[in-house]
Amino acid sequence: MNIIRKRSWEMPERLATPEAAFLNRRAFLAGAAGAGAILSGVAMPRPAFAEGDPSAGLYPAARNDAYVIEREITPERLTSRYNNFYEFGSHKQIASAAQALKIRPWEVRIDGLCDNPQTIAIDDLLKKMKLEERLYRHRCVEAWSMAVPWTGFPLADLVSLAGPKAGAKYLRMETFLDPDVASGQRADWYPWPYVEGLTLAEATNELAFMVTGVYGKPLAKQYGAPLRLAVPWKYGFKSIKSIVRFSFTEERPQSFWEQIAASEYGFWANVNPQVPHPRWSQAREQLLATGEHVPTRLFNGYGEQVAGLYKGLEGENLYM
Ligand SMILES: Nc1nc2c(c(=O)[nH]1)N[C@H]1C(S)=C(S)[C@@H](COP(=O)(O)O)O[C@H]1N2
Ligand SMILES: [Mo]
Repeated sequence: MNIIRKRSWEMPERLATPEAAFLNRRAFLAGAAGAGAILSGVAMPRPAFAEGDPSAGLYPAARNDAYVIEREITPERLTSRYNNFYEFGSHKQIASAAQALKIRPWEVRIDGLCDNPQTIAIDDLLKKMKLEERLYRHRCVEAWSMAVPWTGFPLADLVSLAGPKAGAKYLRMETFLDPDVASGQRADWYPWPYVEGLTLAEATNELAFMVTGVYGKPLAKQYGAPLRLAVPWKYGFKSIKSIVRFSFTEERPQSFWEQIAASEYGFWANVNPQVPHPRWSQAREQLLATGEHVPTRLFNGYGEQVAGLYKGLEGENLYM
């Protein structure tokens, strides 16, 4: 039997699972038992991406030098084995379980208040978009962070494909729902499927990025293949994985974590070191790469691009 030892870069349990702490004791114990069962099978190396992925020829894409960072890229061997993907378990070692996800065929539905509602196969969507690589920081609400070379296309390009109508104010995004494949979705105390949302101004900001690859290859399943979001100025839970549906709405969508604990995980969730989470400080973050603790920056260092989005919204709970 293989035993996963705690690595230096892992959080103490108390920091690593705050999102689970709201759970009642029975639910929490049920989740922990499931985690043990999955953990015992994790130690074999896994393919970095699905064998025979039809999009493999699109990678690597040219790097866009407008999006580089001062931090070193976090090694793939770390980011591919430390993932938040509650569909496959409420702990970080879900990479093995996530390989059960079928990512072809994969259809994406675009609906709601838009001129061109459609259902499009992921490979047809990829053909319409120009892929590029961007180096982004990623700051989890749990106070760990990484730096990743994502490949993908601007979310703004998907928004213009859809053609939002004048009344559309928000973009709602939804993850797949398949409890047969995703054991976490059999835990019915969570409001599945995972949902996230952005204002249209946020969704069309240059930084909002649809991710289809990482480390110069198609996205491995544990990162949220075949299509996930990266909004690097917000806490990581906003960057929804394995998206199957985009809806343009007039009403603000209620996201997954907001439904569970609105006072801890709000709609805006912009990174701010001066606004603590109700149960811990956000002043610093631990780098997944080295275990080092460094100061967290306002908007995760992306204020130049995004601060303007929040003018006139000062009354909102922007940093929670
Ligand atoms: N569908 C879905 N998307 C999700 C999550 C999740 O549990 N389910 N976790 C979020 C959180 S809390 C973080 S920090 C990032 C983690 O992305 P990574 O595993 O690629 O590091 O995914 C986000 N997107
Ligand atoms: Mo997170």
